[in-house]
Amino acid sequence: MKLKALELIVIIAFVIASQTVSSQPNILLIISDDLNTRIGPYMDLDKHTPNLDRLANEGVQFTRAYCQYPLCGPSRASIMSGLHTETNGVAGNSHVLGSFRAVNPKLSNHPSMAGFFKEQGYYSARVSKIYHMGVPGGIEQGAPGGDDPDSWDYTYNVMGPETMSPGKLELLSPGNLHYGSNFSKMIIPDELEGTQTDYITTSQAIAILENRTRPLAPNGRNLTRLKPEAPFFLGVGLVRPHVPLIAPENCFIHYPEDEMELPEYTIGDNVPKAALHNQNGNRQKMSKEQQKKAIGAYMASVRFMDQQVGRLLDALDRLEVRDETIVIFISDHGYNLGEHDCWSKHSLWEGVARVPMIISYPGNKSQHGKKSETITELIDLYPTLADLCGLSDKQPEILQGESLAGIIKGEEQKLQKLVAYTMTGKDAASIRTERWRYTRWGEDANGTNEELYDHENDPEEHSNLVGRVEYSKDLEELRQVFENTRESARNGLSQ
Ligand SMILES: [Ca+2]
Repeated sequence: MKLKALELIVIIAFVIASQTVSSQPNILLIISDDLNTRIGPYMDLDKHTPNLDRLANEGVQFTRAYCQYPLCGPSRASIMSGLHTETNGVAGNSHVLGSFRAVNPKLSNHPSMAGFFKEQGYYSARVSKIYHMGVPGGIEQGAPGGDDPDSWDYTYNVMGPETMSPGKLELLSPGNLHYGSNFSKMIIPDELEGTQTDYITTSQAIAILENRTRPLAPNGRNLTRLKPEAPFFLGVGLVRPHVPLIAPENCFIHYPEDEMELPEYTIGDNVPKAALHNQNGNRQKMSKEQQKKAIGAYMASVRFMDQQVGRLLDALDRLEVRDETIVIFISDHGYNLGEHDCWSKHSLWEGVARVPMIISYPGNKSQHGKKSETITELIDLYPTLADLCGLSDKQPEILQGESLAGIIKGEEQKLQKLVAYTMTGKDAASIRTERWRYTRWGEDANGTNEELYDHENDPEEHSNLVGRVEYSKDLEELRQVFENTRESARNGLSQ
């Protein structure tokens, strides 16, 4: 009799728990790799990314969102931990399984964003690159990279052909022969798009959506489904436009190389050398013609990636779960394509620190299509999603980001923070305020390792104002803001 009562309690608890969970939205997190903000919804030009434009019209687009570290591994560890790099400890492209939880013993029990939702009863799945994976090498091996297995109920590592794709790989950067960082392009026949990593990733993600959203059959057909009624947290990692720049012909035809324009730049004498380490002549050594080809191939890769976003959105519509699913689209960091004569990532320029971020929350249609210029960071995602799913009171206290749910719901919300913080290397970092970018290459300021840009008058960061008397008061203030921000980024575990 006692046993029966206990069973009843367990059953009631299970029913209550599953009702609570089932009232929570699904989460589809799409992370593109090395995508800057030259894309459709952010550019004056449109028609490059119709599917991202469509998503932007179904959500809120954050136009001043910044990464914590402009490199795949550290950025992704900060997104998933909800902690700054200096606090989570992943400052390189580590392939250590367990990510930040393995690297930093103090965080061994800190759930990742996906792990948190898993703990809260969600079914959590990853397809391809969410934590760090080497592109193209890790993808060619089908390896898990620096994944955190405890984040997920299910994982799928795509083995894609990448540099061995069916086409002719053209090296564009004679100064760099490393295929994870050089510029190379390949046009593949349209009918072979299904061979490509992002296509396979998307197909597998759609298969998971099919599996997780079909109603349970009364005859017990789906009894094999793990957490049968749970909402899902599905992370989908698209690897383009990370190099090598491979895309089908239908994507390339829009970008004839002779029509590509190289950005104009001026570089002042007072720009620290460290800021310019990615200048073309230092590494890639591309001719102007090769640079134009690289931009065209990058855009073609963006277009191919965008097509995959469209397939995911179509699947949500077809399965009639779009209104129950939060869709987030981000990139792990930005990218230079010739601005400041610099190429690729690993810098602290605006174009490298800034990322696209679209959050489509089905409960706020009145806000759909709106843009927010609030300064935000990728570490804000974790508390934002916890908040949107009614789980704020359960999230770890140490999270360093701030919920953006109020903005997404159209409430009057001013964030407490006014600054985005991005670091790179051992001790270089940059802050972005509403008006300024202040960057320091080293621990202490010495006037020669600093940059100050006024985004109100110089959005392309052409003129470093450090040393100009009329800005000395602003510089002093920003130095102080920088030091306070860095202190708090570094000491996330000691508060
Ligand atoms: Ca990346």
